[in-house]
Amino acid sequence: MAQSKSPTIVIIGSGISGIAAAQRLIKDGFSNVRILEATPRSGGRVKTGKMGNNIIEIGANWIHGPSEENPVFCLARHYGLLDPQDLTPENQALDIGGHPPWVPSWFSSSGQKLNAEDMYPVQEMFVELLNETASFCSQGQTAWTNVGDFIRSEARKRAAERWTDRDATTRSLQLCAISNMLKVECCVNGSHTMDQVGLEAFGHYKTLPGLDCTFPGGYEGLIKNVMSELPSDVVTYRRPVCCIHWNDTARGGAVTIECQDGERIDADHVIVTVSLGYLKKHHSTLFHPPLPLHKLHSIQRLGFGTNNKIFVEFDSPWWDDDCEVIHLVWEDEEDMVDSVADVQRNWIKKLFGFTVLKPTERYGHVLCGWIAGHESEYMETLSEQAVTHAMTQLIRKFTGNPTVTPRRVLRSQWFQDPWTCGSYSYPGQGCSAHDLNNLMEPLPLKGTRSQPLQVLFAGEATHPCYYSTVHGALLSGWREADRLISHYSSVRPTKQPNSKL
Ligand code: 6YU
Repeated sequence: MAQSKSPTIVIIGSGISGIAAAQRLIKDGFSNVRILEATPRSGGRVKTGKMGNNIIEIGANWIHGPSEENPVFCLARHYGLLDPQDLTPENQALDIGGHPPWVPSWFSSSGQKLNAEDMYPVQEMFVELLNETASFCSQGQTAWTNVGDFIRSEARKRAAERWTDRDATTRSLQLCAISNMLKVECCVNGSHTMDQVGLEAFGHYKTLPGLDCTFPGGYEGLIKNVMSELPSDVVTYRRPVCCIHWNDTARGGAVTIECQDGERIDADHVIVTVSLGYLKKHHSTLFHPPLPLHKLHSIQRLGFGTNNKIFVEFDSPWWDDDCEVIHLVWEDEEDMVDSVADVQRNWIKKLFGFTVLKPTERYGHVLCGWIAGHESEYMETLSEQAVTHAMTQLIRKFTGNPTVTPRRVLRSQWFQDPWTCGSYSYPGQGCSAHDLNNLMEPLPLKGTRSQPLQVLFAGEATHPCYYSTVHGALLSGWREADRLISHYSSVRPTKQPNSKL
């Protein structure tokens, strides 16, 4: 079998999952590996930009759970990309359960700074409810159909039982603060509302120990370092793939990759790493023959939404020195809402608040606003001036300071990005572990007589418990590389000699 010695493997997408797959395969001696990338850069949703002289992360921000089990942490440590305090055993041992213990400040829509002691019970109850969702993982039937439904009904009940010693105004503000926390959760999950997030599958997501940390020189440093270990010509940039012809009978049942510029590339295997958003939008033209129905249904059931950042820079800070996150509480949101009526007029109400970029010496006085859902998608269509104006008015309203003025505003636009079509995946309502298995299942399906492993699927959305993260994406790339490595291990006696790694 000539092909068993050096099969042609094409990877679609040069995000972290595609690069990770290539790295693993090349390291194992596969010499015919090639990445086709639609854009002029590697990294995909890992994207570091500049605001003035300071770096900002347009895409992924943190290493979630930086500890030994997290391959992104291990690689970043290996390449010397992290601050010393993020490497300490104490930092790695901290088990925050996905909820970083940031110092919050709360402001209300009437321009008041709220008492943190009144808000603490809200946060505590919210985390308690999120933690309880894990118990629905294995239950077939629940009284609630989605996470939003569960949180709202339980929060209403528990608030009535617990917050009896507070005056009516404080109780009302506490319920409004639950709306704020739901909006935070929409950003975490990249969902439009928490009503779209399935309760049963929500608990499949796993957190790792370690206090989330950032890359002082930018997340893209990780991409650059991994790329430096690969042959310099491994990626062909500006080469969008428009169709994967699999089970190509004209070629004895292999794969032909058709690029937008007309080039056709024959391969033994293709690893598809495009986002779930891209798959949802383009599956019907991207695959010929079409995907099997059960895979398609899973693609439809799994969720993929938008979370954007709006960076706002100031000449001087208006927040406290120790503040790490600013929550904005609308006083008319007692109903625990996480989406707005009339998006065009009210989109800004969906922005939950800001994280503070620290340390100041590195980033300047910069806040990062977070906004998810259709409101976020609408925000992307507005001019920079309109977004700047809305942010200025919002901050003036909540601080009660009519003169506070941003120096500069910069936002991400992930929904409009034609090669991503949104931000990241979440378990949609009605979704189960089967859907994730269906999504990552290679084609053709087992049991058919065609050549095996023609099309493999990697990318963040295909990881069963670390979906939506960089480490999930990286592990999925390694997983599909390993699938091919073990497939060939029985017929490939020795390592290919040309490997540099
Ligand atoms: C993380 C974080 N983070 C914020 C924001 C975003 C994301 N993530 P890629 O898309 O990278 O690569 C595919 C490539 O394919 C790409 O280059 C395309 O151009 C190319 N392509 C597409 N079509 C093509 C075609 N036809 N032909 C050729 N090429 C084509 N993750 O760990 N920490 O802080 C954040 C964040 C604004 C947008 C994030 C974060 C997600 C990661 O960025 C993302 O998963 C990976 O980069 C994806 O890599 P990839 O290779 O799969 O695809 C309980 C519960 C809760 C569950 N969630 C909790 C976790 C919270 C996640 N939080 C994220 C938060 C932020 C802030």
